[in-house]
Amino acid sequence: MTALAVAGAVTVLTTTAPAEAALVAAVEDEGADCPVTLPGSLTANSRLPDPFRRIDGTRISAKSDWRCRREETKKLAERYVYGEKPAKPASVTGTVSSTNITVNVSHNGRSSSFSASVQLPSGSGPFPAVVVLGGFGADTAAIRAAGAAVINYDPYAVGREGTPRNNKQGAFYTIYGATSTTGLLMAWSWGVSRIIDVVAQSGGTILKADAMGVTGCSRFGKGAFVVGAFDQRIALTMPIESGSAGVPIFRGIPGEGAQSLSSAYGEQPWLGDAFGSFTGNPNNLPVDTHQMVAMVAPRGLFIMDNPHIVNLGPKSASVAALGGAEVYKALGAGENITYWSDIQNGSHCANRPEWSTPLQQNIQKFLLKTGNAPGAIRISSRAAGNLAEWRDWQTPTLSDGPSTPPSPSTPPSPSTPPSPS
Ligand code: MCU
Repeated sequence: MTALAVAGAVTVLTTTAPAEAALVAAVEDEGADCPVTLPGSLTANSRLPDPFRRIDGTRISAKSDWRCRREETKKLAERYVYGEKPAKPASVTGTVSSTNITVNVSHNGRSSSFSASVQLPSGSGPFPAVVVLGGFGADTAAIRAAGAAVINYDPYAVGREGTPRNNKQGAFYTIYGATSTTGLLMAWSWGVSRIIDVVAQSGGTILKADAMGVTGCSRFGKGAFVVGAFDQRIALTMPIESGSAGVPIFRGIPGEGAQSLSSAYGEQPWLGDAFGSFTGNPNNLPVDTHQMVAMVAPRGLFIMDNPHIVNLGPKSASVAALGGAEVYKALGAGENITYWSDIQNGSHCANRPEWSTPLQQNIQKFLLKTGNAPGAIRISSRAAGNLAEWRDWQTPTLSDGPSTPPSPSTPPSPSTPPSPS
C-alpha cells in the first residue's frame, strides 16, 4: 500500500506493506554462480535502462529472477563504471577487539593489511556495527546512542587518493597491482568486505556480522553507496551527500549542472578506468545508478541528500532513488528504502537534526531488528527529479513462483554498435 501526500515543500511517500523477513545475505554475492554474458555492443539510450530487462532482451517475471538479474547488473557496473571487485582473497585473517579490528589479506603470493578502530555503544554485546568511512559527516554519536558500534574505517589505507590511474596505491592495489583498472570506490568497498569477513570469522562475541551497516559523506558517501551495493552482507546502506560518482544518475548530471562526469573521473581515480569512455556520453552506459540502488534491494537503504548544492546533483540523486525504488517495490520491499533531502542547513556534510529520527529508525529496524518503521521518500521541492521523464519502462508485477530463466531461443533486442570515444 502506498500513500502519497504533498506536504509543503516536500513530497512525502510512505509505504506501509509489512516487512519481508531475512533481508541480509550470508554471503557477499548471492548470484555469484549466475551465468552472465556481457553485451557485445552497446546501444545509446537517453532514458534510464530498464532494470528488469536482461542482457538477452527478455524481462524478468518472478521475484526469484532478480538474483541473477542483479548479478548481470553487478557485472555491467563493474565492467563499465567501477572496475572489478575481486572475490574474497585466498586468505583473510584478523582480530576483533572492543577497540580495534585488524585485517590481513594474502592472495597469489602478495600480502597487505590494514586496521580500523572500534567504538562500542553502552550496554552488553554482541553489537551491530556501522562502518563509517572517512570520519566526517556521519552522526557517530547518534549511531552509538541508537545501540550500534562504530567502526572507523580509513578508506585511504586501502585505496589512496592523489595517485595517477597507472600507479594506484593502498592495501587493495598491493594485492591486485598498481595498474589495476579498478577504481578507489570499489577498492574501498573490497576493504569493507574484508572487515566483514574478519568479523564473521571472529565468533561474534563483540560484533555481529549479520547486522552491519555502512555510511560516509561526500566522497565517502560515494564509497558507502558502492560498499552497500556490492556486498549483500551489509544490512543497512546510508550514503550522505554523495554527489557525482555517487547516487545521482549519470544521465542527469550534465543537465542538472552537477560536478561533471569528466571532473569527477579526473579529480581522483574514484571510478574505474573504463568509465573514461563515457564521461562525455553517459547515454551509452548500459547501467545507471538507479540500478546500483536496486542492487541494495531488498536490504535497508537510507539515502541522505542536500538539495541546496547543485554541484551535488540532488535532483539526479532523487531520480536514482525513485528508479531504484521501483525494484524495491517489485520485490515487495518498498518500505525498506528511504530518501531524504528535506533539510534546512545547506552546509555540506553538516550534522542535521532532520536525519536523526530516520537514522535511529533505520538502525533499529535493520541492525537491531527491534523496529519496523516504514521507509519514506522526502524529496525537497528545491531539487525534485521526475522519474517519468527518465524512463520508458513500467514496473512489472513479479510473481512469487519459481524463476523463469530466459528462453535460449529468444533473440536479443536489436542493438547498434557503441560509440564510446
Ligand atoms: C561530493 O564529493 C566530493 C566532490 O565530488 C569533489 O569534487 C570535492 O572535491 O570533494 C567532495 C568531498 O568529498 O567533500 C568532502
